[in-house]
Amino acid sequence: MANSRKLRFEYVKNFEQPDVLLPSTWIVVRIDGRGFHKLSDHYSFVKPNDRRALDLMNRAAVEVMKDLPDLCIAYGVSDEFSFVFHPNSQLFERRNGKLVTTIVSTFTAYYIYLWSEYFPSTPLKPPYLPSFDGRAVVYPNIRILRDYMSWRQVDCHINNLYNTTFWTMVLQGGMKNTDAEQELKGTVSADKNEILFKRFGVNYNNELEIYKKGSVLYRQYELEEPKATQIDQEPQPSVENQSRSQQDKIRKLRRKAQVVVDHVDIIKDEFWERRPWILSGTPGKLPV
Ligand code: DGT
Ligand code: MG
Ligand code: MG
Repeated sequence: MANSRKLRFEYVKNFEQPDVLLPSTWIVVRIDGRGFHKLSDHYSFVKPNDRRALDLMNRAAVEVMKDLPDLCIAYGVSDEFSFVFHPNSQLFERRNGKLVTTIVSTFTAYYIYLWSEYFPSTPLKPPYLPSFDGRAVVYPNIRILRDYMSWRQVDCHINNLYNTTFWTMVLQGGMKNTDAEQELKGTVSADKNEILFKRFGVNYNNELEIYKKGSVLYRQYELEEPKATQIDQEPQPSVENQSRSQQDKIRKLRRKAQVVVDHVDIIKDEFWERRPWILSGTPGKLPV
């Protein structure tokens, strides 16, 4: 009886659509804070950069990296974070929905759990509760993955230079928001650097690296001497050729490594050449 009922209803399973991401590609899951313009105002985030807010984002992202050893690198700026899975990753059979929702909910859970450490005097209160959206995009090779990462870091630079100049004009220069905005329209980087330096004695180069470069998270092994650029050296062997026990061993080695938060250039080759394990997927030497 129960069994025939089960059969009668079970057809609904056929409505579920497969959402497996392409094999052997880099999977980037980017999450972004929902309505953080309002949320940052409500909890009085410092303008243009709130160190506590960025540190909290980074802490939550470190916990996500520790939770998911298949992640090889993550990059964060403002209210967003990009998490990168190696092409060899078979986590959740590479199902889009499982990957994105797991990252979004793990990140959000830690963000809320750790909030009071970073904002002890402004407790979270509805309706201003932090939430994040997320999406997965796959990239076919290292060159395009690196272009994606470079795109995010260039975006960080452009936005930070603009925001630093704008808020210096408003907060130090006493200008109205609309006037500062008007004056900055059509300016290039050099103009903004000059406004900061000539009018306010601010040298943009001396701003904190975390603001200028964003945050790069990866597993730390011993740095290596730069070798030839790996841009077209795709990782080998693919996971189809790796046994279960090999994969488990690699996962264990990844868990042993410390996840570090760095604020460095990821556009040039040097970062990648000195940390070949990020793109190769093969763990390096643990520092002694
Ligand atoms: P969305 O993502 O479409 O739901 O909308 P928003 O409001 O989250 O917009 P988005 O993601 O384009 O921009 C991020 C906002 O978060 C931006 O309005 C400034 C704010 N925000 C992020 N980090 C900081 C910070 O450190 N200090 C301050 N004051 N605001 C920040
Ligand atoms: Mg947002
Ligand atoms: Mg954003």
